[in-house]
Amino acid sequence: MNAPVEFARAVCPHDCPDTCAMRVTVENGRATRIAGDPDHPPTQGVLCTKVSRYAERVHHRDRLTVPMKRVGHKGEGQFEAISWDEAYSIAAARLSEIAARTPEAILPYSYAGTMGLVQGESIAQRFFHKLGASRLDRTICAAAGAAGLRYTYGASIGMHSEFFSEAEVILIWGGNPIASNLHVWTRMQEAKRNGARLIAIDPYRSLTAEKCHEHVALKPGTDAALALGMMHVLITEDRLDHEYIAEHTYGFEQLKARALAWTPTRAARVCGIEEQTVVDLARLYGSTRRAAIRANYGLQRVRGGGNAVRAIACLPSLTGAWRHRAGGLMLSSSGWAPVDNHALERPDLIPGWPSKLPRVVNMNEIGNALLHPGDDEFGPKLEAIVVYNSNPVAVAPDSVRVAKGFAREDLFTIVLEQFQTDTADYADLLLPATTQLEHLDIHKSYGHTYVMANLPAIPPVGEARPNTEIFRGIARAMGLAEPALYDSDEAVAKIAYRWNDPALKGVTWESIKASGWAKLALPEAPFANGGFRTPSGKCEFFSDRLSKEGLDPLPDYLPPHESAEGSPDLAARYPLAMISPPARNFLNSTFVNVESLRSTEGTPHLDIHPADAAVRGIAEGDEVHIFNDRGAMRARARVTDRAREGVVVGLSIWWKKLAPDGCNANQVTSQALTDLGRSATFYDCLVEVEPVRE
Ligand SMILES: Nc1nc2c(c(=O)[nH]1)N[C@H]1C(S)=C(S)[C@@H](COP(=O)(O)OP(=O)(O)OC[C@H]3O[C@@H](n4cnc5c(=O)[nH]c(N)nc54)[C@H](O)[C@@H]3O)O[C@H]1N2
Ligand SMILES: Nc1nc2c(c(=O)[nH]1)N[C@H]1C(S)=C(S)[C@@H](COP(=O)(O)OP(=O)(O)OC[C@H]3O[C@@H](n4cnc5c(=O)[nH]c(N)nc54)[C@H](O)[C@@H]3O)O[C@H]1N2
Ligand code: SF4
Ligand SMILES: [Mo]
Repeated sequence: MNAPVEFARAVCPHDCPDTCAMRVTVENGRATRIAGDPDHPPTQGVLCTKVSRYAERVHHRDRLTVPMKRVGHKGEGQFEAISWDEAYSIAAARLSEIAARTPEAILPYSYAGTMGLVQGESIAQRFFHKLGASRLDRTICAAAGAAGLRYTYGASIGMHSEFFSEAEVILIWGGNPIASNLHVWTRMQEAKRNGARLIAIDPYRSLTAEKCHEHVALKPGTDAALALGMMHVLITEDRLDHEYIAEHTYGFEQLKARALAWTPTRAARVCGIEEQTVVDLARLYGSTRRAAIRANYGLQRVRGGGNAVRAIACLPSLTGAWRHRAGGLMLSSSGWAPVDNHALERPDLIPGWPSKLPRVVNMNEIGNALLHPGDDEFGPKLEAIVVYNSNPVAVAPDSVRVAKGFAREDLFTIVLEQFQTDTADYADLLLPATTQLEHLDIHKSYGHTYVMANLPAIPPVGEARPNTEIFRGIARAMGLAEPALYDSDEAVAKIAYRWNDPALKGVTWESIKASGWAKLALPEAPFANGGFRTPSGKCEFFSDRLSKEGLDPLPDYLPPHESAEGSPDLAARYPLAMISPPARNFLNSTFVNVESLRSTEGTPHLDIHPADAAVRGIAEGDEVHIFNDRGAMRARARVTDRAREGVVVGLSIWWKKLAPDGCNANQVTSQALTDLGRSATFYDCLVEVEPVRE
């Protein structure tokens, strides 16, 4: 007898700019096949390797299926099954006791395990707001660039990714789209076939860089210097669109003075590249109308990340590249979608709203925060942490301190998870969460401009529950009366957008529920006639807002915290700059436990340049010890000029417990923050490397 087969629509929930539309084949309540939706223009019927295997993840034998409480020591990962009622009452008893006394001692910790607006920060935030818990600054990824764009364009908006296919020159700046933005890489390939020139700007010859016509291998954290050097050439050779500058930009004379200090010689010296490279790049860029920049996150994870984005974001406004829809810059499209964050998260539920708000803890400093004894400046010691949509023990910087913090026996830790991750091992209560195929959600994208609906395709696996339902359950057990805590998932989806925004003309929750998605109505060339969202309405080369905050109003180069320029003594001891960008077959730390994907990545590697390897006596395949004052890890050396001299590369983010030494790259990364946005500095990290001699 044939099993009944159904097809369901879903949205890829993962932290990836492509936000694909998926079609799920369901047989007897199980997802058996996941495919890209051919009708969704950004997806074009194709999913990446990771998510093509999604059924393997959803029905993995290691899925958490029942609530559990800890029986062993923190971090041992020993649990016993309990009922949901018992789980809720344990959570409620402890959280109620702390909230009644010191609400700020409770901290939520979450990021983008799902990008869904419902299973993300809706009921969860309402719950923590109602308690008056500490607020989390969610800055682990995009905050430096978002701030850079906010000060320059007014929001995280830019050119549309589909028009990369029409560009004549494409600068792939600090990104690796083959791994992390596959569907835009397809557009770039189209452009390439039509004769476009592709240039990668990246310290590493990534999978993408090796397929470009040119690769500019600058030192990590020097991108602002390159952009300023390019501006110098654009200005001195008068490759400027004077009309565009006059009408649509603010502060050109000041920017000009700044850029004139950045001769190509100076820029090239800082970047560790040839002077001619700076000149040629500027000439090519300045003489092409349809010049498109895909700026990405790789360049922001250093001290000067915000300024670097600002400097790069000035380029298309100098040359007038914005006049064409295939010109300009795309970093993130997330600002286009009219999300109603207030309605979703209800900050007005905070007891002291709006004048007296609880303290903010920066998620990048979670290691220090968990170990802080509490004082007047920091506020009360943290007593409870509730983790959802994130795996901080693997992904947060300075992991030795993070793990030490989570190991505190007096810390009450709840983890909502699909799998027993490195973080889950430290839980007091480990609560099984549904996956995207099992719950309802609504999405925007940070890579395209469609709004999308995700409907459950299968029933929950085991006793798993959606995040929203888990927070409703804890709230009920705590006896919280606030009605907003009990809105259904669909009720939340319905208020997620400001549906009367002109970009959503004719679109409703019901309509995307039926069709799967809708494209936002937006101009094709967003800044062809200005229209920046800054206070002046112009592209702000000079920012009065930055000036008022006591910061440099013009973009500049700031040496990395950890570099020969920024910290010479440290650089003498730890001369190699380590970067740890995403591996193609993982998505942050998600998928590391899917055997087929992990076996494709093999084992943790460290790419090291032949010259750096030779002086250290490191040969291909050697096991190496990577260390600095914060920690150490091991990896297999790959001696290769993919890594530029002075830079080592360890593709990430491994689950610690699935690595042979129980460690990952975050043993060595630091909690220091960026210039703008208080973001993480994962790629601002000096180390030394030695062969392991047994
Ligand atoms: N397969 C896969 N896809 C992913 C992810 C994943 O883990 N795996 N993660 C997702 C997430 S959360 C994000 S934020 C994005 C990130 O994706 P991207 O924005 O592409 O950023 P990264 O992968 O961090 O870095 C991209 C490139 O920047 C280079 N780079 C490092 N430091 C510098 C620098 O100082 N300057 C310049 N110019 N380049 C530098 C790296 O060598 C790398 O090749 O990808 C998303 N997509
Ligand atoms: N060394 C180094 N560290 C990095 C980076 C790097 O490049 N190098 N990149 C940084 C960046 S850009 C980012 S964005 C962060 C990412 O950090 P995180 O956002 O923590 O991302 P993941 O590691 O993918 O962990 C997400 C977790 O959420 C869980 N999850 C997924 N969906 C749900 C759900 O519906 N409910 C619940 N309860 N759980 C769910 C998944 O199982 C997974 O374990 O890492 C950062 N860390
Ligand atoms: S991870 Fe990215 S490319 Fe892969 S299916 Fe999801 S949205 Fe698409
Ligand atoms: Mo990210």
